[in-house]
Amino acid sequence: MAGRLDGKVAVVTGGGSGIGRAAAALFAAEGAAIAVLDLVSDAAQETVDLIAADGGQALALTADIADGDEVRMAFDRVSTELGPVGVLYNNAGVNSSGSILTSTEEDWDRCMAVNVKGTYLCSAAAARSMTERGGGSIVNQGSVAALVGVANFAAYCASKGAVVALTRSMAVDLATSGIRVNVICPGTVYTPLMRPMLTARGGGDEEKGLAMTIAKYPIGRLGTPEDIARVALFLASDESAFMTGSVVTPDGGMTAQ
Ligand code: 1HS
Repeated sequence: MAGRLDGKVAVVTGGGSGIGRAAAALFAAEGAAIAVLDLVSDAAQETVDLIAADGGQALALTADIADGDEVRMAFDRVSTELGPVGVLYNNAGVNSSGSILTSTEEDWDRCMAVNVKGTYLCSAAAARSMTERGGGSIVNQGSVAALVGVANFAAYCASKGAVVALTRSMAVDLATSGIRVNVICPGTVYTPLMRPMLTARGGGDEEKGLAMTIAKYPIGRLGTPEDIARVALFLASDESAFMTGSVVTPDGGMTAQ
């Protein structure tokens, strides 16, 4: 059976865990060759091993997406070893903690560096590669935190708002190059990234923080990595051919209230 990403090269940042790992595995099952890019080399390699065990093709890459030289080197390797990029899922991101009154400058800088500059750097590298093959699809990771205020998440909210704005800017600039750019704004997904926030919300009790968070979701549960990976697959594939600059919200109804 034909896969929805047959013959395409897909880069998944933050592909070593959580949503990124689920997306890398799903994209590979749909026929793409995957570059799994992660800050943690062992995590990237584990995802590659999972894909290979299922008969897929994947390459592990280690890079800090906030570093322009590391990003350019990583994308050069993708082009050399797999071919021009057809899909980029800008999934990698970091959380922040604290309100405008309690957060730190360091927290702000790291959040902006990874979530905003990292998306910018990877998109620039991918867009150059995509023009070699006549187009592609960039899928950005926003958040419900770009759309509503989330308590004690100031830097993160600001960074994801910037990702939504950058998505629209890129969609306009790259449309005539055949490159579509969309952004997913997920509700909370239970991944390692989220556990410190849940623990803080519960006053040191992760279970309590989890229950408080689930109560914000009309559907009555948090998301799973697969919930978001399936949306990313749709946006990565030609099934969404008329969509660019769209903000897609798999959030269990959280922002519908
Ligand atoms: C981290 C992820 O992008 C979601 S932001 C937190 C939203 S909520 O679940 O606390 O309402």
